[in-house]
Amino acid sequence: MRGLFFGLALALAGCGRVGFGDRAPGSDATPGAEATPDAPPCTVDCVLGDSMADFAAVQNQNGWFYGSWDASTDGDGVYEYATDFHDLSNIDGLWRVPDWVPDEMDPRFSWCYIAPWGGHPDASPRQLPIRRWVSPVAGPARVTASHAKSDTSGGDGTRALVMLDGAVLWDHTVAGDDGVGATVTVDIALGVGSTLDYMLDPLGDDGRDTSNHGMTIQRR
Ligand SMILES: [Ca+2]
Ligand SMILES: [Ca+2]
Repeated sequence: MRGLFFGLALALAGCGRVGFGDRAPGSDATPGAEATPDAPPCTVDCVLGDSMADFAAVQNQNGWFYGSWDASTDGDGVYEYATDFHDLSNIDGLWRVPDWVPDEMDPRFSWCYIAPWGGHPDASPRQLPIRRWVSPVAGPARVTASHAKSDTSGGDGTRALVMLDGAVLWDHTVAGDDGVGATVTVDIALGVGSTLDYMLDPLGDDGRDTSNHGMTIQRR
């Protein structure tokens, strides 16, 4: 994992897609803090991650991971990003629970999945899909996250939670018929290994919960 991670960082730096090496001398943004005043605004190669454009059938491509929080079996009922993220498996282009079978009557079936444009949570058992992006670089950045219903035919809505190293940046709920939803932009400071999680919660019921959700991460 660690070797793959640094391999990824080197590969990305090599293609010019990421890297803070062109920041002004003396800028020293600290992970978790805002940008220092002398950090120049980003003008080229600003996109670090894009959940839709980067969507892949393998884990850890461009820093993205696909997993879930199995809340029903979490002993303390609290999501801890370091230990409660469980990998999903890519099955026919969608990320699903590893033992998934396409039979709603089979106990291995789950509504939890991640697609390029969004996904769906499961309420019973509670399996909440998580898009994860792990930063290969340090510096000031900006995360833009969006959330809306794809299926606007009803239901009790869904909740989006965007977290940086477990700290909530955005907590947003949409109604079952809200196909517009919302987009938020939050300035952050990244360290190498900073972890952004975008989790989709079904609320009380998962009926008609298909939801658009995604995020981009840019240098600033
Ligand atoms: Ca826990
Ligand atoms: Ca729901």
